[in-house]
Amino acid sequence: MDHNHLQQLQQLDAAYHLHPFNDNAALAKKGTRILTRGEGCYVWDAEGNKLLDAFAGLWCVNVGYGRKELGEVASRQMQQLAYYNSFFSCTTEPTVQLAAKLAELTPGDLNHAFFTNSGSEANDTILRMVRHFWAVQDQPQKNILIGRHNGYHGSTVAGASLGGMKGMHKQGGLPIPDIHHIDEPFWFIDGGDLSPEEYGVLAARRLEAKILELGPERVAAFIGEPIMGAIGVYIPPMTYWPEIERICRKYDVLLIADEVICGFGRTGEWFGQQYFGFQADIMPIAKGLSSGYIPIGAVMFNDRVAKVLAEKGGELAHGYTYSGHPVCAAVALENIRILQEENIVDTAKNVVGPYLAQRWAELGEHPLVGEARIAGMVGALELVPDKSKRQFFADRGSVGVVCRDFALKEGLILRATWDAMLLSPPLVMTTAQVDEMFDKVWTALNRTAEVVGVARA
Ligand code: PXG
Repeated sequence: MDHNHLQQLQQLDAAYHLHPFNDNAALAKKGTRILTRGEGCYVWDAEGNKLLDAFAGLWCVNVGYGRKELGEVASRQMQQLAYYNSFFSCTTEPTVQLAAKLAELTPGDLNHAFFTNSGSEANDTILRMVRHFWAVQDQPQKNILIGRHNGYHGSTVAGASLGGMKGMHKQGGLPIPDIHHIDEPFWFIDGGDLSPEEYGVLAARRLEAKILELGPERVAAFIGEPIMGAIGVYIPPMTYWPEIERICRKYDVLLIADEVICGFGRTGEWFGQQYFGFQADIMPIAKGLSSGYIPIGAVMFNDRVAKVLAEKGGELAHGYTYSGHPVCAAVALENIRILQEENIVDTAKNVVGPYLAQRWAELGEHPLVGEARIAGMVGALELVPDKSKRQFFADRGSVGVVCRDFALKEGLILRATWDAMLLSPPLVMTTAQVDEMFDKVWTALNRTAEVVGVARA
């Protein structure tokens, strides 16, 4: 793109566009990076830089960029029937086919889909669905949902309330009533002398303590991300989720696994529940459902919930104009076909994932890295001031951005959350691209180490 045109776009952006989760005044001074093209694991910006996108957009471009089939399917569906709703006893063929496909693909008896446009909307839907579920069974007081501090479940009112991000709660008077939070499982900082396995059970028992404190007759559901993404890829010990499941069953609390990031192959399994070995009653999905090519999300729920809603629920007073949009459904179906027919999830699990894990562990040797955590195709490097201690930098968050900017200079998009460098590449990343990523990260770590005065490797 020629320089004048780029500058003009940046000026228009500064004047007219409020970016999500951004310091917009600072951005206006710096000028927005404008992305123009994508192919496989790479994107290009308006200045012509080719960047290896180790973050798959925003945890979502699972099949990689530039898949023409997805555009073709959207175009065909738009020309045939661009829109029809699923209200008033109607629907469209791709919507039905997608619901059936998801029933087949998702774990256990999560056989029923309610469509949304995003993960946030799915969680708003869930809040109402769960409370309605108990209310129509004569338990309206069983209306409390428990989430986790630093969890992320989206940006809408219910999503941000269920999430445990303090900065989000500060804006807009959240959380809304009858939502509680327990501490998240993060062994690296919180585990003390316990083994990760011991700590996982202990962290899960915080849920039991909270249920007993509130009274099981008040607690409707527990929600958690199998792996906590936005806060910095916190991967719980393998003992955590089975214990959470046991507790939910014991007190008849619905278990909600927020699979918006983990779903559709991110961990090398189709869903995070399969990676950790547990079964949810309700599951929001989005992102990888369409590989980010078009906005679509869904709430998957099990036979028990479906039966109550069908037999006692009456009309569900809830829905979006674009619930089950035929173009989005057609694209999601095609995306799932690509994931399945090209064995993308299997390859991530059995070929690229193990290689990535090995190279990630090598990065973990760097003096700046306190922990290199990874599960399938999602991971983090926790940067620390002293490798021999499990501690954050005193000025938490100041170092991650330095490393991120050095990575960008190397042509690599890495996400920094606080001082954790996050990895969540397209699932189609090759082993050669893993090597390319490794070299760029290593260079960025060395440059960062120079700046912060930690010994260089
Ligand atoms: N649940 C989870 C687990 C998510 O990660 C949502 C719900 C909300 O989905 P939508 O489609 O409404 O955005 C998400 C989204 C970050 C970041 O900073 C993460 C997300 C979104 C934006 C930023 O890592 N995850």
